[in-house]
Amino acid sequence: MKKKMSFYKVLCLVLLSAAGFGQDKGNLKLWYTKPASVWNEALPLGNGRLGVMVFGDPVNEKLQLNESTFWSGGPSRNDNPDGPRVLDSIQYYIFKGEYKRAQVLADKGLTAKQLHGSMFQSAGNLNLAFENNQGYTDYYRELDLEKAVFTTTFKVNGTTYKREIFTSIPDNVIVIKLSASAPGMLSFTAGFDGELQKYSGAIDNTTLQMKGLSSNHDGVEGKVKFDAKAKIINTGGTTTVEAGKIKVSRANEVVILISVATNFTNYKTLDTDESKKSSDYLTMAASKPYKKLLSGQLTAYQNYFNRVQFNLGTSAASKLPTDERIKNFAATYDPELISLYYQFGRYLLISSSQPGGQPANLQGIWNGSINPAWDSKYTININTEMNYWPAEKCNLPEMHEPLIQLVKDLSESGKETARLMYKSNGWVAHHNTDIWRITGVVDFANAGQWPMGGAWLSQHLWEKYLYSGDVKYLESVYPVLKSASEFYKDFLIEEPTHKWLVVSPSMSPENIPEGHQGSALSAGTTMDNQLVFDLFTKTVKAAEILKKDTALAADLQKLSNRLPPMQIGRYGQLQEWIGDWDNPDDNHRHVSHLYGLYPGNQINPYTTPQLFDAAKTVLVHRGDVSTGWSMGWKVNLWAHLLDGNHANKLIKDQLTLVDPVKPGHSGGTYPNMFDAHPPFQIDGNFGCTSGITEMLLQTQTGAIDILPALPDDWKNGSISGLRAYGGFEVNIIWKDNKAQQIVITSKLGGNCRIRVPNEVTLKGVPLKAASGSNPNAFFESVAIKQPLISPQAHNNDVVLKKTFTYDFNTQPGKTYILNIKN
Ligand code: FUC
Repeated sequence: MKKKMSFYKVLCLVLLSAAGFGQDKGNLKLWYTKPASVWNEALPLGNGRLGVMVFGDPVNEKLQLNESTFWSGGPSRNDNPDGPRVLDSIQYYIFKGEYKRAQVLADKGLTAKQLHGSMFQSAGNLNLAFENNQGYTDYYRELDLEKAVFTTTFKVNGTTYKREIFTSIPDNVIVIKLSASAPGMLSFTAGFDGELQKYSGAIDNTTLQMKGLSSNHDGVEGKVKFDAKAKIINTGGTTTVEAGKIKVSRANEVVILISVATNFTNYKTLDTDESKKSSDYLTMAASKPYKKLLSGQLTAYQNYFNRVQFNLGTSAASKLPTDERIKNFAATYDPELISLYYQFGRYLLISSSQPGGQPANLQGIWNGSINPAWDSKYTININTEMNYWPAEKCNLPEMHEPLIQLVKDLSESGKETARLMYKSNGWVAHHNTDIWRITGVVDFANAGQWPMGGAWLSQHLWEKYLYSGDVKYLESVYPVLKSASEFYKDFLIEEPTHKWLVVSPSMSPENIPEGHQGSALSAGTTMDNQLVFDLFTKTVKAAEILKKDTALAADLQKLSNRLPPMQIGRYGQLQEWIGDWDNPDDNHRHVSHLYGLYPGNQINPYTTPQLFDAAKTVLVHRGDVSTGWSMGWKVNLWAHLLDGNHANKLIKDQLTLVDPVKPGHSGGTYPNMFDAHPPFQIDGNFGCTSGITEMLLQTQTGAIDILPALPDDWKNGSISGLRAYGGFEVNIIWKDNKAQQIVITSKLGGNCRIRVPNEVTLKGVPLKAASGSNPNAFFESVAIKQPLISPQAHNNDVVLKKTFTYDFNTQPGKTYILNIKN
C-alpha cells in the first residue's frame, strides 16, 4: 500500500511538471484573413527536399514549387590557377600597407575568372483555377506549426470550402486535399507553368507532367533536369484533358499529389532518372489513402517538432491575425508572438533541412525566382552557419546533418583549391559555395578573398560532438577537421612587426577599414585569428580523444601560441583588424570580430572581462537596427553580454513588419514571418531562434547557464527540451524572473555544473557550490592570451548580477529536479 501511494505521488508530480512546461495548445499558428497576393505573404511548407509556397487564393490557387537540387549549371569548379603567381606579391603589398595594390592583384590572380556560384532556381508552379469561387466570404488561412499543415477555408453561396496542404517527409510528395460542405461543388482546371519548363502537359486525364532544365550561368551549361508530376484523385465528378491541363468538374472531394525530382545524384554526378524518380514517389504515395499520408507525416514531423515546448504567456494582442500582430508588436505586449516566431524557426529548419538532403540555403528551400538575390546559394562568411545555430540546442540535431555533409564535400573539393591556388595542403573554402561545392573566390576580392569559410564551417563538426559525445561520429569527421587545420598550418605566414602568424590575404567580412585605400584586404584580422585558434584547439582535442596524430597536435599547439592576441583599441573597442583602424561610427552589418563572443566562446565575463567589455563597446558602436541576419546575430550577442533587455530590444527590431512589396532598406519581418534582409533571407529567422535560446540557456562558459539573459518583461514562462553540451537536456520554469524549477536529464553522466540566478535545491542530493574548473570535459574552457590594450583605451569594469553556481554528479539516463530554495 505504502509503495503504491508513493508511485501515484511520483506520477502526479510528473504530470504536474509536464503541465508546467506546456505551451498553449492550438496557438502555434500563423493565420490571416486574406489570401496572399505576393510571395512574401504566401506560407511555406517543406520536407527538406520539396519546398512549396502556398498562396491560398480561392479563385486562382498557386503553389510555387522548389526542389532542393534544382540549381543552375552543373558540376563545376572555380579555382583561379594564377594564384601561386600572385600570392607572394599580394602578401608583400599587404605587409607594406599597399592594400589597394594587393586588392587589384587579387582581383586578377585569385578571384574566379568566370564562375561566381550557381543559382538555386524555382521549378515553377501548380495552378488551380476555380470556376465558381468569385465572391467568396468568411476567408481564413493558416499554417499550423504543430502539424505542418496549411489550411484555408472560405464560403461561396452557402458552401464552405476547405483546402489542406502538407509536404510529406516519409512519402516525398506534396499533398493537397480539396473539400466542400456539399457534394459536386469542386470544379477547377489544374496546370503547371514555369519559366524553365521544357514541356508541360497531361499524361492522361488524371496526371499532369512538367519537365524543365536549369539555366546556363556564368558560362556553365545548365544541366539539372527536373520532372514534376501531379496526380488528381477525385471522388465524384469527372476529369478531362483540355489544352494540356486537367479540368475537374463537379467533384465532391479531390486529393492532388505533387512529385518533383531531378537528375541530381551528388555534387559531382547528374545521372538519376528524374522522371522515374518522380513517378516512383507518386505511385507509392497514390497507393495510400489521404489519412495515412497525413498520419505518416504527422508522426515524422512531430517527432522533431514536439521536442521543445516554449511558453512565455499570452495577452489579448495574440487574438489578431499574424500580420497585424507583427505590425503592432513594438507598441503592444504580445509575448506569444515571440514563442510563435521561435517555433517558426524550428519549423523552418525541420522543413528545409532533412538528413540525406541539401542544407538550408540563403532562402532555406523557398525561392520563387529563377534569378534570386545572391543566387540563393550558401554564403559561408556568416549566413549558412547562422542557419544552423539553432540545430543542436533546439533539439534538432538530425537537421544539422546536411550541413555536416556539405562540410565533408567541401573538404574534398577544397583540397584541390588549396593546392591549385595556394600550393597548400589541406582544404580551403572562401566566402560562398553552392550545390557544386565550389571553393574558389567569388564576386570580387573585397568580398570574396576570405579563405576562412572552411575554418568557420569546421567548428560545426566539433560543436555537434559536444552535444552528443558520440565518439564514433567524431571519428567520422576528424579527417575533415584535421585537413582544415593542415591548410592553415601551411598557409599561415609571419607578419613583420610582431612576428605573429597570420592569414593573408584575407579580410574581416565584408568590411573595409577607414584609410585602407578602399581595399578590404588585410592580414591577421581578429575574426581570422579567432577562427584559426578555435580550429586548432578543436583539432588538438579531437586528436587527443581519438588518440591520434600526437605530432600534428603538438605542431598545431605551437602554431596556436603564435597567433595574434586579441587587441583592445583606442576607443576601448575590441579591434576588428590587426591595426587600431576601427571607426566608432561604423555601423556595418557584419560584426565578425564578435565571433569570439558568439558563436565562439573566447570572450566571456568570467575569464576575459576586459575583452567582454571591449566586445560590448563594439556592439554599442555598431547600433541595433540593420539587416535581418545582423539583428538575429545581435540577439545572440546581447544574450552573451548577459543583457536580456537589450536582446529583447533587438527581437522587437527584428519583429518589425516589412512591406512585402516595397521593402525599404532595414531588416525586419514579412507578413509571412520570413526574415527580411531585405529581401527574404532565412538566416535572420534561424539567428533569432538561436538568440532566444541563448537568452534562456547558455552552455559555452564552463557551466549550464540558466536564464542568463532573461529580460525584465519575460516575468513568467517555461521552456523544455533544450540541449546543452555534455548530453544534458534541460527544462526550465521561471516565475517572477526566478528559476522556479529546473529539470535536467543526463544522457552521458558526469559532473553537471549549473549557474542559476537564484538559489536552488536538489532533493536528496547535497548541492556543492562550484569551484575550480568544471571536471566535465565537455565544458572545458580554453586559455586565451591576454589582450593587448591601447594606452588610450578606457575600459569599464564588468559588473555581473549575482548568480549561484553548483556542481552535482549525474548518472546516464537519470533526471534531476531542482527547485527554488524558499
Ligand atoms: C553577405 C552579407 C549580405 C547578404 C549576403 C547574402 O554578403 O554581407 O548582407 O546577407 O551575404
